[in-house]
Amino acid sequence: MKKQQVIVFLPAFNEEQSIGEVIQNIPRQFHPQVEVKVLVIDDGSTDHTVSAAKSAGADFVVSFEKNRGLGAAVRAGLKECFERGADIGVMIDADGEYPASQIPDLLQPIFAGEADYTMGSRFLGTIKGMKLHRRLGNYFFTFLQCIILKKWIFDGQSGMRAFSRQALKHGEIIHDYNYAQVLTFNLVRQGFRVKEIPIQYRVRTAGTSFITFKGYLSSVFPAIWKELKRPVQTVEVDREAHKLNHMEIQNKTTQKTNSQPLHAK
Ligand SMILES: Nc1nc2c(ncn2[C@@H]2O[C@H](COP(=O)(O)OP(=O)(O)O)[C@@H](O)[C@H]2O)c(=O)[nH]1
Ligand SMILES: [Mg+2]
Repeated sequence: MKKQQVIVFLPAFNEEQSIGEVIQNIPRQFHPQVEVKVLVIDDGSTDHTVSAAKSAGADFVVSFEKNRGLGAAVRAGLKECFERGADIGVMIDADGEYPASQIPDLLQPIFAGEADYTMGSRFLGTIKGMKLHRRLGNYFFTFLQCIILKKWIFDGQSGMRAFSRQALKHGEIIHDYNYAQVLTFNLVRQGFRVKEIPIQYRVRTAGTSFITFKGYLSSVFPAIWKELKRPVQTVEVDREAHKLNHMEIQNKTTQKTNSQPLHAK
């Protein structure tokens, strides 16, 4: 049986202090039929993000000449994963807020044939250090997504997600500033199955968030509107595409942080 290739990509803008540790924490060997590669989408960083990523073991780096925005970087990440032949793409922020060790948990529903698109949920898991205004903002935007999707979700702004090959191919991000809500709407409207996985989150201790209240509101609302107004075609989803029979996770660190059993049927 041919191995499935998972490409984990990190959108990064000036994250020299944290990107190395995130890359080192990405489990590379957790299933005999799965091979993991790491890709960095460097969005015009002016610090040592690229060299830090390479010395931590990044397999590929794609650099933009100038800073284009997180939405543009994630769009490039999806495309690069697809073009490099990934069976599954994973994105994780480069700032150390999300647990790279839980990537196998995030993949489990895709390997089990239960989902095509998974999101690590901070609100289903644990959160350390999130300020009240950020918490309220997350509740608000998540609730908005619940109403639009007519589906209960818990964390619509997660920086840790996984995509089946079909989702990599068909997912479209309508604006360069961000991707969080519009990508979910886009994929769900095309018929992809979304599932959330509880994760352990801690707010960054190095660097600063690029999110500003004004920037977020003025970019995100028009983009959501535009995304919902444009027509999309339903994709015939191959529900069995990534099914692995024995999901025996071999990475011990992963097992420690697991909040769910990792055995598929
Ligand atoms: N591509 C790109 N990524 C960015 C930019 N600003 C931040 N990032 C990356 O996007 C991720 C999330 O950014 P962050 O500022 O932590 O957002 P927050 O977690 O929502 O506060 C991190 O990996 C950052 O390196 C940017 O202008 N362009
Ligand atoms: Mg962050």
